[in-house]
Amino acid sequence: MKSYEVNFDGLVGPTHNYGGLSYGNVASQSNSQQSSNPKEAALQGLAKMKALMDMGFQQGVLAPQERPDVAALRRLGFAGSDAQVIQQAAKEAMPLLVASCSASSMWVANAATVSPSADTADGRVHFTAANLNCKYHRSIEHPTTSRVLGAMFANPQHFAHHAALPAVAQFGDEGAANHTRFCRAYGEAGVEFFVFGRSAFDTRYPAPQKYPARQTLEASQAVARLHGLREEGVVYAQQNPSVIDQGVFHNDVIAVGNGEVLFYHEDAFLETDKMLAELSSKLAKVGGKFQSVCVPRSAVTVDDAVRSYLFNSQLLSRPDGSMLLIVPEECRGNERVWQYLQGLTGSGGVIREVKVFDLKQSMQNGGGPACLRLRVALNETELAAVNPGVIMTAPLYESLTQWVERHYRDRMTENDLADPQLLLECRGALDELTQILKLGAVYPFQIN
Ligand code: SUG
Repeated sequence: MKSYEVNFDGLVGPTHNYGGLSYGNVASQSNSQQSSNPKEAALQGLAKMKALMDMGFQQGVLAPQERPDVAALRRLGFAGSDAQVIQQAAKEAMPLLVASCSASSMWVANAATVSPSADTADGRVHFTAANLNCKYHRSIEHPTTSRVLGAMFANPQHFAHHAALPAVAQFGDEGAANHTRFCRAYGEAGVEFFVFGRSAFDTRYPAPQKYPARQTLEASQAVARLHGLREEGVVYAQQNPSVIDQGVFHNDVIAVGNGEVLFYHEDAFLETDKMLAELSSKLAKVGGKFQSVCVPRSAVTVDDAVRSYLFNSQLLSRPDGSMLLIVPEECRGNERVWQYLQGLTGSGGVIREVKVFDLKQSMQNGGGPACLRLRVALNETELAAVNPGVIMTAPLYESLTQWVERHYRDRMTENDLADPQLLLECRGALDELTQILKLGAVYPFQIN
């Protein structure tokens, strides 16, 4: 049976702004308080989805969330009508209003961890929504994420959904940003690679000194258990704590894998040789031949990687078996990175082509091409069971572009977030979106 990797991209929400909310994420910190352009952000994301679809890849779309999250503000003690809640928060606690307005759900690599049916005990595709509990503005995403994923992958015969892990730092889970799957073919059993930043219960593991390690070993292990993965099909590795302290807040900022290939920076992991050997032997047991492409620090420094987002790229398989790397424009702007990429594609190795995308609006908050997509490997039967409303087509691209043009502002500052009219605009837009994507009622304002 045919199988595919389907990339579901997060559609940027109408409140996209630079809130400076993510300590440890260099771009988010350094662009804090700049004015943003939500319309441009959404159109840049849609252009990437359209381009991948036009290249023949399977592409889907994941809806944004309701923001400002008035219910979250009410839980923090703000009261009255919705407009009063927003006005009171703007007056007394602007950072909380900003957090409740974040469009951070666009980075759907953090929405969930997904295990394809060929890897799981019950032969279904498993999803665990990420609790994202390291940052308040992200910790409020998972209930809606679960409803949206449930509406996209509704058939219980093929899809199993797990609620987010307990909402404490010991089970900090950032979803697919720290999870990679290696396989010979998408429909065959593979090896799932979980990368963690620290252990919550075992003091033998080192931890970063400056910035938080968002993913714990215990969270990754819990997800592997929930999904029914075999021990032989799982590898755990620890991120090098010193790269976290240099701004690598997720593993997908320093490594990316696809098929039988891992593309990574020399400094990305601890005990790299042991990890590579384990990946290689476990992949061999399911018939695959593991390959790694290491980028040496002498060619590209960790700082270059963090600034250019070289590794936050999408590594995609082409029909001839070679691979294509989708990178952000910032890679072309960094001389060492660009030179490295020229050498890589000209070397006769598996990565043959690089395509560049302008995703500046998202990049300024630390979100590159890979952050914006959730990968779901599906066989033909499973793909047919996905809600067809969320699969990208030329007409859907047209409707979504027009929807963005109709509803989005082209400038967003703190003053705009304090405007109660914004909430009404967003709800109107999202109500229409659920009809375009055929999702049914998924937002709090549609349910309560
Ligand atoms: O969680 N930025 C996101 C970026 C997530 C990137 N995802 C991956 N690497 N997979 C984060 O730090 C910034 C929001 C702000 O500052 O307004 C933010 O949430």
